[in-house]
This record gives sequence, structure tokens and C-alpha cells, in this order.
Amino acid sequence: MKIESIALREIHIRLKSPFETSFGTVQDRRIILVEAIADGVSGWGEVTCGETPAYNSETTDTAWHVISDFIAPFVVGKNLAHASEFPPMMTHIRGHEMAKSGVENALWDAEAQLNRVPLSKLLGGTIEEIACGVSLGIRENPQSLVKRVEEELRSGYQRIKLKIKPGKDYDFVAAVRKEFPNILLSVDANSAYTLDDTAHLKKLDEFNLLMMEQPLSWDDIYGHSKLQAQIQTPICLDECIHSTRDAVTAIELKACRIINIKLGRVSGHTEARRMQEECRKRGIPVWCGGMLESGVGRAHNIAMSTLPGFTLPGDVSASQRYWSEDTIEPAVEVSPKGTIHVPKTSGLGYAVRRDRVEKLTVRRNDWSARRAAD
Ligand code: OSB
Ligand code: MG
Repeated sequence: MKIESIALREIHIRLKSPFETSFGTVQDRRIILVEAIADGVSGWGEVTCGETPAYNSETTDTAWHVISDFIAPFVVGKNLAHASEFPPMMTHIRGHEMAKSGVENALWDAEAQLNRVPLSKLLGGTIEEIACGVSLGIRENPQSLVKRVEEELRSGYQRIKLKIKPGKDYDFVAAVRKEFPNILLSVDANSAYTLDDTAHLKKLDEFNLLMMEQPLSWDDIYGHSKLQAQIQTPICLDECIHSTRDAVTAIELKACRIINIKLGRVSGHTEARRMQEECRKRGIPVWCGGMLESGVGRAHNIAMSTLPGFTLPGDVSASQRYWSEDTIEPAVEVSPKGTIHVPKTSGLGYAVRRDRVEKLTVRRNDWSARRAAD
């Protein structure tokens, strides 16, 4: 497929309610959408970075810069047999996984449409109904958190993840566990603790958690191996894992027993697919993480979640939990048993709402093969 043009759009879109993690609160999202036209079809991707460099080092503005100045001008006009040929073309750009992922995933959508198959099938997905969990932001007090959990369980979600930070951890988890003794429950610290907190984190062992996600520094695999040796709760790594090599390092060091795969963090579908396969071979369950995506990113997450290594419920939940009007249609819906039915139509299986996207767009940049050849 020949990459004829790339359009970048930054959209501003407000979450229905603010989302608080250990590193901050967000409500107004600045999301970059990538539209790649290849052999006449439009493929879409979403850059999943945050607005600030608090989760990882990328931001909306760094991704805009890297795609505009290095990725788009380099790939427009190129001919690829498969989207999986994109990552080897990017080895001269260090890091910036989320920027790369937005472009690569748009090419995967285009390739699936050109082949007239659902993206999930092009990736090799086998699961037809994916299991959904929710990630709940930090709340004012344990009672209001318990109320939220109850609502999500009533909607059918199969696993509840609570965001925690020092001072807002033990009591909150205790309250939820007391009310719901048997649910699949996990916590996510987003790097808010250090090894000095080991004794404190060990106290969470009593709650029979499915996992504790990324308690220590965003770049400290070795530290997690020391912590995992001292607590029973399985550690799940998120921020630390950017590549299959990182995943294998973490597994071999016994730094985690579960891995959260986020398409943006691992630079796109090609690497995500490789990672879940290597984890599967080693008996390490993986699940699909979320980055408060709009529909485009959510649709890519659904396709990825159909791969056989994704054996735990992910953080992919219904559009209506986040947005009053999503960027795709139909909106992503979750069944009463907490599943999403994987679309069977070609490409992403959801249509991009161009009218809404145009309305939300605050800046745009375009590259076309002709311009690149000038
Ligand atoms: O660590 O999984 C995380 C949101 C933003 C940044 C990091 C994380 C999250 C979430 C939300 O947990 C997941 C979602 O609902 O999209
Ligand atoms: Mg996380």
C-alpha cells in the first residue's frame, strides 16, 4: 500500500467527569488523531499520550512535534506491503512510542480495510467477545468509592481497578473489599511508592487482590523484582514496559507476574502482538490497559484484546463512561455480562464521526505524497 497522505488533527474533548490518579487530575483532553490515506482508503489512529509528561515522558505537544517533523514527512510517499513494516522504518527515532503508535495503527486500519477484514482478524485475533473491567479514579473518601464500585458492578463490569496513592490506599481498598468480598479487585499506584513503603504495601496482601499495578518508579524494573519477592500480591507492570525486550527482562527478573499492554506505550500493534505472544509462551497473563482514549483509540484496543494472550479483563470500557459524544459510531457498548462484542466489519469496525471530529479540531497539519516529492 502506498501512503498517499497523512493528516494530523488535535481535538479538544472533555471527559464527563475528572479522573484522578497519583500523578494528577485530568478532565480536558487534548488528543491527536492520525488519518493516513493509503491506496485510497482512510485509516485512523489515536496518539494516547497525556497532556503533561506525568505518566510517561510524552505529551500532546511532543507527539505533535515528532510526528510533524520526523515521522509524517519520512513515511508519506512510501510503499509498504504491510503495516508491520512500519516499525523497522522508525529505528532512527528513539523513544516516542506513543507518537509512532498513532501512525502505525492508522496504517493497520488502512491495511485491514484494503483486505476487507476486521482489524482483529488481520492481527490474528481469536477472541470474539472481550472481557471488560473499569479503572476508577481516586475519590474523596472510601464511602463514595464504594458507591462507584457498586454502580460499575451493576453495569456488569468483571473487574474493578482502584487508583491508589499514599494516604488514599489501605482504607479505600479495605472498604471496597469488605462490601464486595468476592469480586476481581486490583489497584494501580502509577509509581507513587518506593521500596521504603514495602511493609505498607505488604498490608494490601490481606485483600486477595488480583494484582497491584506499577507501585514503584516508572523506570525501575529491578526495584519491582525486590518488591515482588516480599509481597504476595502479583505485581503487574505498566509504565516500565515499552518493548518485548522490557517484558522479557521483567519476567526473567521476576519483577512482575502480569503485564498490562498499552498500544501507545509499546509503540503500536506490531510490538503489542509480539509482546503478548512472548508473555503467553512464558505463562504470563496480559490485559489491555487504557489511556482515557476517544473512540478511535478504544476501537484499536478492542481489536488488540482479541489476541490469545489477553486472558484477563482489560481497562476497555463503554464510550458513555467517558464522553457525551464519542469520535466514532456506534459508541462502544458493554453487555450486561461485562463484555464487548468485537465488530465483524472491515477495519476498525466503527465509523469515524468526521463531523464531530471537525468540530472538535483545534489544529491540523497535512502531508501528501505530492508535497513530499516537491
Ligand atoms: O495507569 O492505567 C493507567 C489513565 C491515564 C493514565 C494511566 C492510566 C489510566 C487508567 C485509565 O487507568 C484507564 C482507562 O479507563 O482508559
Ligand atoms: Mg496503570
